[in-house]
Amino acid sequence: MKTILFATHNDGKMKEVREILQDPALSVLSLKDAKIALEVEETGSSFEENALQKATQIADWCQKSGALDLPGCEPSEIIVLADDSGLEIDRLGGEPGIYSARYMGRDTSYREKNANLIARLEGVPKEERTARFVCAIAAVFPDKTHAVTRGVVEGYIGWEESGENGFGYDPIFYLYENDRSTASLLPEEKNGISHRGRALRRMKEILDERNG
Ligand code: ITT
Repeated sequence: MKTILFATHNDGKMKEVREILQDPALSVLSLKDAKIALEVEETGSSFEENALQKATQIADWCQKSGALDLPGCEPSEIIVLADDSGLEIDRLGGEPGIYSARYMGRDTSYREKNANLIARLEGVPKEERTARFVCAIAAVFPDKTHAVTRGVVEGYIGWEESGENGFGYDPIFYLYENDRSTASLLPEEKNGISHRGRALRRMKEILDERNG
């Protein structure tokens, strides 16, 4: 059984990662499962750089501290994955982009962040409200090599929040195909088309190739 340590403190992401990576041959652990409280730095200028930073910092830390004290889990065989993602709004010059989690401060509620973004687009017509969710997934393998994948889903920013599923900016991100927000989709519907679903399925192909 292959062990994946997924380097995120975001519970919304972690839930989706578990849903997307379902495979009896994979054991997927969160930082919480591994009792790792380390906060990683994000100083890169792209989603890819930040994802790789997160995965590398956690992989280095695990190796140095021999940290994982979990039954059936050999620290030297763990693959560390990380996700850096965010929302790019064209009319706002790509904001909040790589600063999506930090936009208006980490402790500001998403109700306020979403209301602020909608207010900044006041009077902007639908065709100019284009936006996308972007996700980079990085993997650091036990031999220290790495891989990075990217997934994107295109849409637009609506005029009000809708839907109770998902997390973060999902209530204001709408799909052109059906004019529904990604917070209105069932988890499996969102994962089927999402930036994270796309990037993670690409990464899963790389993991499977390396295995075979
Ligand atoms: P980790 O670094 O611990 O993984 P984080 O929340 O800080 O958690 P990021 O730096 O990658 O992660 O920021 C991603 C932010 O982008 C996230 O907090 C949301 O605000 C937003 N975001 C990313 N994917 C999203 C999704 O599927 N739905 C809604 N918002 C999303």
